[in-house]
Amino acid sequence: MIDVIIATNNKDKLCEISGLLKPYGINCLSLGDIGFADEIEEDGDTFFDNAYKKASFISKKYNLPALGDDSGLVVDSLPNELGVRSKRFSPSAIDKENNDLLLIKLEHEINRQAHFISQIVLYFPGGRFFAYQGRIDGEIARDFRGNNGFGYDPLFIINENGKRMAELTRDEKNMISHRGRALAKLIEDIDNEIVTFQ
Ligand code: ITT
Repeated sequence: MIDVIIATNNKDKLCEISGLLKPYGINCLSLGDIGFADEIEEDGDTFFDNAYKKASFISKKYNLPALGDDSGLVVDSLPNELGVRSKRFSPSAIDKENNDLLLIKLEHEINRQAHFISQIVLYFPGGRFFAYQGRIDGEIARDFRGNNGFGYDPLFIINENGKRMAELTRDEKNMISHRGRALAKLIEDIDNEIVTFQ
């Protein structure tokens, strides 16, 4: 098994990522496993900037490959909100309050189109890195449904199957989600030996 640090404090993200990478011989270490307890400030303007910052900072500090995921919800009718700031949409940054605020802001809105983006950066000691992005399109519901997942999943209706993201099991979500799609591109590059761990 190859050790890769997953540079996230989000346990749900960590579970989704390690569930997909474990079958490919990658042992995902959490920040807790390596004793890192601080926050990495996310001050970038793009998903890439933040994912690169998380991955490169942790890789350089611990001299191991590190994977950063910066992700978020983009809502067409709220173009300057959410996105890279999805986590801190409401003042508390708690999932339930973020979702409640989104429902209030869209109360009288007809255009409810939205998509999730996941930007992955895998960074190696020495500076080699690989970047992948995944996306899933959908719309924002008017009520909550489903108990799985995290963040905005209970409000996100997937275009392809009409289900809420929070109604999917972790494996089902990984098959279709923005994060699953970004990681599928990484896995393809591992299979084709474009990404190597030597
Ligand atoms: P790390 O930075 O420590 O990885 P985080 O939760 O702060 O964890 P981000 O900065 O990437 O992660 O913010 C992502 C936010 O976007 C997340 O907290 C959710 O609010 C939302 N989000 C991202 N992916 C999601 C998903 O798969 N389902 C639901 N909401 C998601």
